[in-house]
Amino acid sequence: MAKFSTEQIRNVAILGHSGSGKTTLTEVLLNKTGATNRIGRVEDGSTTSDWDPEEQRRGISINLSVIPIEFNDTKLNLIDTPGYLDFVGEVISALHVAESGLLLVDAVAGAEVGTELAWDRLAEQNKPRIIFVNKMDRENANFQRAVESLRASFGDSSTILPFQLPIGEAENFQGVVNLANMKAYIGAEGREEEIPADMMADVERAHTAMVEAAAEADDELIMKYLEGEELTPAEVRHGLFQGVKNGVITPVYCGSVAANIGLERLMTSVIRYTPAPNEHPVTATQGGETIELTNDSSQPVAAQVFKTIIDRYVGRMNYVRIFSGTLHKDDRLTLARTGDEMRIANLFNVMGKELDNVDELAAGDIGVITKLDDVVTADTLCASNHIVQIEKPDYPQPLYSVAVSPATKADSAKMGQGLSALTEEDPTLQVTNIPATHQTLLQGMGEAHVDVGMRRLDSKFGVKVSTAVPKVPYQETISKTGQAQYRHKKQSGGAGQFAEVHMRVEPRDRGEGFEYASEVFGGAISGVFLPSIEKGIRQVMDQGVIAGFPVVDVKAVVFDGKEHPVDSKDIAFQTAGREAFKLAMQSAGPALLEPIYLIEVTVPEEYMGDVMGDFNTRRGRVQGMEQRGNRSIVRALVPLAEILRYGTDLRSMTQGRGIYTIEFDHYEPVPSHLVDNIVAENQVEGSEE
Ligand SMILES: Nc1nc2c(ncn2[C@@H]2O[C@H](COP(=O)(O)OP(=O)(O)OP(=O)(O)O)[C@@H](O)[C@H]2O)c(=O)[nH]1
Ligand SMILES: [Mg+2]
Repeated sequence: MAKFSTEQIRNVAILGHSGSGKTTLTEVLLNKTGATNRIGRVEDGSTTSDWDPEEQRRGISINLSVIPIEFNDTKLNLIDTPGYLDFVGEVISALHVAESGLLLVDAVAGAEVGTELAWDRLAEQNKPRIIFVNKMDRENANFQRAVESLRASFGDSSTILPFQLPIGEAENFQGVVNLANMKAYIGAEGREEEIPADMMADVERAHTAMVEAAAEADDELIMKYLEGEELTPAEVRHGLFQGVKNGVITPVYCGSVAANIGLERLMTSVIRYTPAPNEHPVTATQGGETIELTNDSSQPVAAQVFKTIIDRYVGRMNYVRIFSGTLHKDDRLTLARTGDEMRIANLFNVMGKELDNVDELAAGDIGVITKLDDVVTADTLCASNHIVQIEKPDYPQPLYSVAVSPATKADSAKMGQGLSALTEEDPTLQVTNIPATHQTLLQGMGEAHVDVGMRRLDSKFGVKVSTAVPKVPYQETISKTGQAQYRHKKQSGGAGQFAEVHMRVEPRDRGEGFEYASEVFGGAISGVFLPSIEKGIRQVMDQGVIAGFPVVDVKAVVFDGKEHPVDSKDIAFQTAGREAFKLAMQSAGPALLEPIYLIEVTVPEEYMGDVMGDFNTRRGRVQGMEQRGNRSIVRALVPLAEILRYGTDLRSMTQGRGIYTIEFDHYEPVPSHLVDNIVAENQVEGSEE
């Protein structure tokens, strides 16, 4: 690959609903620009981008993949991303290092949930975007209907603006009319021809709309336009560039990747209308100060890791984006997170899974560094005399969990390491140990995501696990004051044991925790045994009394007891303390507490009623609703026990058009009619006696 300066680079994230043709687009562009000598197919698992066996097995992208295309003296770093919602982490990482987004839309389906989510992310980051209505060759393809569906979701006719019109549709699709230069381009080779006469009226109308949008995007141009003066083609291009850069205009192109039509125009326009890295500074911190990095190759090096792969053969591969300076092989850089210095022994250009040695990469470019221990996604590598930390992307909280346990003894030795390698590769996978349920949870964005994680654990890290539905981490407490006494006596020959404890337990407010006190007087129990009693109580607090869950928010007061001059000892008072606490708890209206989560669901408004009704069946309490465009957002407090598999249910309730986030909110008592079942499912073994 040739050398490219920062101005000649375009980092473009390819986004869109699953199946809209993103991977196939990269495959055809690689071949079209001579980087490959054949066109692979997603169906055969033979594309450059979907190189992961799991992607080939499922026929969808799971990882982001960097596909550099050389075209018109420009390096187009296309970042292919997964459309499947579970793999949103990859989309977030890709967008974090791209200056703009190319949004693919299916010409038959129009705007879909994946399109809407991708648009939201681009809009949130105010990144310029271009829409490509793909699959114009398909039966029922309809460009106008697709544009209308986009306008219904994202904006009006001045924002969602066709820059091309298709010549024919479906089996008659043969080319595009480019409105900027008013020329027609026919077939895969893009043969320049006159615009078909029967299209002229539509073309004129669309061209006028384009000129108007260009004028509105620039103060000087609008003045000239309103005074009735004609704008020159260069002025129109300038106005459009401004509009796209500021996110007020989103150009809509059309074509067919399968028929290889419209792609050259698309590449030309992506290069023309999207910013180069030096036009898009990023935020970083230096010594607590917020600074901007301007992608200037002459400045000190600063690069950020946006993907990490731990490969069996190559070892650790860190995908980096250079945001400042020129990165050279053999550079000595500092890992900002730890201050450790490290040598960049190997530097590569990357294309799918292919690595190509390079000596240097300019500011704005993307590459791979191998064999850097412990460097993970979102880390910053920088010049040792210019330590900066580049802003990290926000990854969402997990939505779906499974409890994992080692399948065999051999696996138990490796499971910890394997799980942490998984989470180093994927910032949206988390591993959490839940002491309350003694489970290790593998958590991710959905069932497919966690399933891929477990398959990698086996195929890449050689660890087999068995899985279970996570237990709800209930807690136990009391609802009123109670008391009990317990005598522990073992005096049947040999070392005797004797202890008697009288204890009162009182409920405390939520979150206040445990308190231990003594009101013993007259030496009924020696001070030395009070900690023993507390030790016994704490054993119960971990194990639970009614259903095996941790006891919380209780005050235990020892107010009387008896001891024996010889047989009273630490272990005796531990036992008596433990048993007295259990009895006191049972006399104090023991209660189960369950975790309540705040859930926020976003659905197209037509599903709102179903979602609300469904919450009623899950003991949910709606907290609020709002409308955003044609989507409704509802927030509710729901017991975790009722939403362990919410993702799957929401997907079927809304045909995959609903998304949600959850976060822990608080604990509250389980309704009494449900307690017996939970206790039965989690019954505690009998007392020591
Ligand atoms: N008819 C037709 N089919 C297409 C076109 N582009 C892609 N396809 C097919 O659409 C299917 C999905 O294509 P992909 O490239 O995997 O789509 P994707 O957007 O990468 O999907 P995800 O990786 O799941 O996000 C494949 O069977 C492609 O062959 C097109 O222009 N016309
Ligand atoms: Mg794909």
